[in-house]
Amino acid sequence: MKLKKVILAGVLAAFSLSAANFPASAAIPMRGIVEGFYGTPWTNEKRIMMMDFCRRYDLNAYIYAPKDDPWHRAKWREPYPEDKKTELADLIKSARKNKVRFVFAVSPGLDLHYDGAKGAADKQFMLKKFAAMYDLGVRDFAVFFDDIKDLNGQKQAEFINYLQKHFVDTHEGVSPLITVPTQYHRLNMVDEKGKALDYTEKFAATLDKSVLVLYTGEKVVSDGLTDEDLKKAEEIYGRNLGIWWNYPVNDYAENKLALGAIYDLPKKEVPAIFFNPMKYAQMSKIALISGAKYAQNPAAYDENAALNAAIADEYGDLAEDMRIFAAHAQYLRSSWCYIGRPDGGDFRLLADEFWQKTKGEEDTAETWQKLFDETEKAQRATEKLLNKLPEKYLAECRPQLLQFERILRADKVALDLLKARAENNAADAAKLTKELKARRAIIADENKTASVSEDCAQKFIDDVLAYCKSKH
Ligand code: LOG
Repeated sequence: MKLKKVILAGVLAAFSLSAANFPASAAIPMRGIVEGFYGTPWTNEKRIMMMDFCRRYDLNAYIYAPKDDPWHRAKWREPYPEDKKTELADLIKSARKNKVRFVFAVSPGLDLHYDGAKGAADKQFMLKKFAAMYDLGVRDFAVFFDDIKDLNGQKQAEFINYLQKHFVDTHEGVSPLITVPTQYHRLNMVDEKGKALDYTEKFAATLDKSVLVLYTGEKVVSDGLTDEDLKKAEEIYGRNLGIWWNYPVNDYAENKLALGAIYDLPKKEVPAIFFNPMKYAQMSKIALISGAKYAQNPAAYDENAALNAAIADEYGDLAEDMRIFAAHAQYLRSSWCYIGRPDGGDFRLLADEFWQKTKGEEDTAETWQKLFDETEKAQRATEKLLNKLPEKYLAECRPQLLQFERILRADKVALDLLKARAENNAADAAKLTKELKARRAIIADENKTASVSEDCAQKFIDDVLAYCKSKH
């Protein structure tokens, strides 16, 4: 045994010497989940399940920051009631058992006072809040200032410095604080010339250098983050920044699931990364597994391999079916943001090919058949998922699967319509047009609850109707 160890150590030493010239493949030191979304927080049962998940995927930290937990934000001064405290105690124990750092966060910015008697009282409220969690075993703490009106960067930073000095430094084993500023994405930290705005300048200059600052990239929901852009933000802050990544969170578009992999994240060294999930814990796992793989070795991250591995791990025998469905449920959009790869997978490629050929007046029969087959394949996959997925998954994606089923059925009608027209069968074409329009209306209505593949499988319906109209 001993000899083996010596040999192994020798091999490792030789390897690390010879590997010295290769790019670093170190894992991001702090990597995990920030439960930081709006809307129904995870239940404690889900959180405990996610602690086990973190251990299995080598995610080593979890930030407790549910926006709609009143004691985290709106009523932050109030201590947790006994039942909630018991829940938190269970969760903290579970985190420790799974070797996950439990970071307790408070968001006091809605009504925090800095000065006078009220300011002094608020500092005491915060110290008490932290102390109660310290007693439950918490050793990592955070103060978040996102999504508030207050823009007093200096006072916010002084408040954090106070806690650093009067709590972190006075309590055994507590790590430096973590924070999120009010200007938490780079494009709103600077003016048009790239100069830091007053809030950011003062917050960054005042904040104790040991505090870890998280930010969300160029935007609130950023469609990727380059090393260069990260460096620009770090220059503003004069320190390395951690990342709060807003995917797969869907609190601004809860009717859509985010079942894609994360992509285009920095390759350079980052002190920390936290992924903000959906309120749907099970459905968040695909993106979170990909995030874990990224955090394990950013330079070597392979998005497609991560996506396939995540789906294979989570869905076993149903992986192929899930892969098809997930390909149509990755892209999130709202009036103010978008993120995720385009929906559609193979269907998208075939639909593009079909319209290309149509435009070029080429023969489309073969592509039509492929598209038909792909649609049927997706229908079979959807049916199988609806029948075979365990309820804990279906509880989070049934409406989307049912909507996908409706869309695919409509796509088949659309394909039949194209065929009837190609065969100059006016009577069938008229009947199918009517049917397709009726199906489209139902789908549009259902989108409010559950939306899938808006720009692909759904758009195909619109495209076919528009094409038929134009050729009338
Ligand atoms: C919130 C976050 C929310 C996310 C997506 C941060 C730092 N804060 O606009 O709680 O889940 O965006 O809607 C945010 O991202 N604010």
